[in-house]
Amino acid sequence: MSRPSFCASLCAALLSVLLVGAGAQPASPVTAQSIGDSIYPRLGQAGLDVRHYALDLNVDRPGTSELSGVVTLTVGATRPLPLLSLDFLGPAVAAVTWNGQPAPYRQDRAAGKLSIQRSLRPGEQATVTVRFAGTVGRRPDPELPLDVGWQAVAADGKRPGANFTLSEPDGTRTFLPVNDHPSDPATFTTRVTVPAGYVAAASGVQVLAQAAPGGGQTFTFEQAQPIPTYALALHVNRFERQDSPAVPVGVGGAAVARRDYFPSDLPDGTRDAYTRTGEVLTVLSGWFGPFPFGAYGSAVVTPGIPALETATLSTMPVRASNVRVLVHETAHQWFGDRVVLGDWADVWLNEGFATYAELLWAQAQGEDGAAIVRGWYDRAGRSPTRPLVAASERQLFDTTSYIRGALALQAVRVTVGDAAFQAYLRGWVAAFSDRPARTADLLAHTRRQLGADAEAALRLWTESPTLPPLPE
Ligand code: LEU
Repeated sequence: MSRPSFCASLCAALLSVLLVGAGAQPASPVTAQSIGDSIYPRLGQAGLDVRHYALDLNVDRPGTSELSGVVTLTVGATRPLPLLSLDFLGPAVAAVTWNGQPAPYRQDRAAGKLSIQRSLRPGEQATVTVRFAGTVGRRPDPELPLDVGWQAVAADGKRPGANFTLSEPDGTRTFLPVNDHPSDPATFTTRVTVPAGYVAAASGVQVLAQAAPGGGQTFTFEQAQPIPTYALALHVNRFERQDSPAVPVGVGGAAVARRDYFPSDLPDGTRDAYTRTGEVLTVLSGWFGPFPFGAYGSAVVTPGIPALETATLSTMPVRASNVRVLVHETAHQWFGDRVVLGDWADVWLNEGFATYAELLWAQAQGEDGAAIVRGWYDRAGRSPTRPLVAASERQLFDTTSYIRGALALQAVRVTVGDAAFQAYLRGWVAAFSDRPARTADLLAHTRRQLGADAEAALRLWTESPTLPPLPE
């Protein structure tokens, strides 16, 4: 072999490794169709049904962006899939298997896709493993003061390094290969190995904590009910875990286990709100029906970021550690985590319901509900308004989604009265726990359960370009 041709083939080989990953093959001309979300048209694969994610992750250096592990996906299809296309901005992929055999793949970090050249037909199920290691990806959010996804909080003089997820709307793909759209919720088994002295916490019930080689520990969690990918909680910190008595508000009166995780050195009073979690669960389940998961609590984080309703374990910043925010995130366990969105444009179905829960809680504490509703109405009147279905990324978490969304529910309540309204909320959760919900579904549910007047009252709030009259 002459030098130039050796170099040429070596360079070509190196280039292909760089572009498509070791052991991978060049891109096939076959392409996947995305889910077609109206706000995020590139996310997800249409027809892909991920049923379960089994994660086996190593966080060797907490507080950094390094992550390695293996993700095992159990996948099905609702239409013939010519290849598997996962959302992934994360660390470099080292190997992929399909039903136990090495499979060709292509990792395109710029496009945020990991495609696996294997086909799947409706009725078939496959097990796919993805092994990866390196630095997590970045997903800057133009609307939030952070990059969504895997968070790294560097050690400082006072606190050790920590990591956690804050992934709404599409940050989970920064560290896991996922079908990153709420319309494809899945169950999770999460195993995380951390260094000595650290604690891992994740969505679901902790089933195991074992010593790991090298002095660390491996924690395992089972999330037995499907949740959207963005709602997966995962924390690594020098936490103190605080257990509290279980609350009998689960399905069929089942006990909901209670645990909260607190970093050391929190400002005085930070933990106070969390002593109310059992009461919050009791009041909200009175309106919404059984709590949908086997455990609930909060993990407190120190950066000044928004709170997030991560399933079974809300992610609560120190500065948002108050009962109002706790109520809001707890309500999302029903609305967002159990009743999932069919499209990001309908995010008011999450935020409007969770904001409404703040009123239900305040009234249960004897506060003046009418004054709260008037306060909302004044606030909505001072902000730009719009129909409830969002038309852009900028609108997702605006005053309309939260406040106008809550006022829309108040309009239904004043039309039908408290007893019918409670049955309606419970009926919505029961009917949409296993299929993604859209605004049109809520309008249809309203007509079915409460009649044409209630539907018309809601429709005015969902559709009018201006602010409808105060619902009293
Ligand atoms: N869903 C979050 C909330 O509870 C907001 C998100 C932007 C982090 O309001």
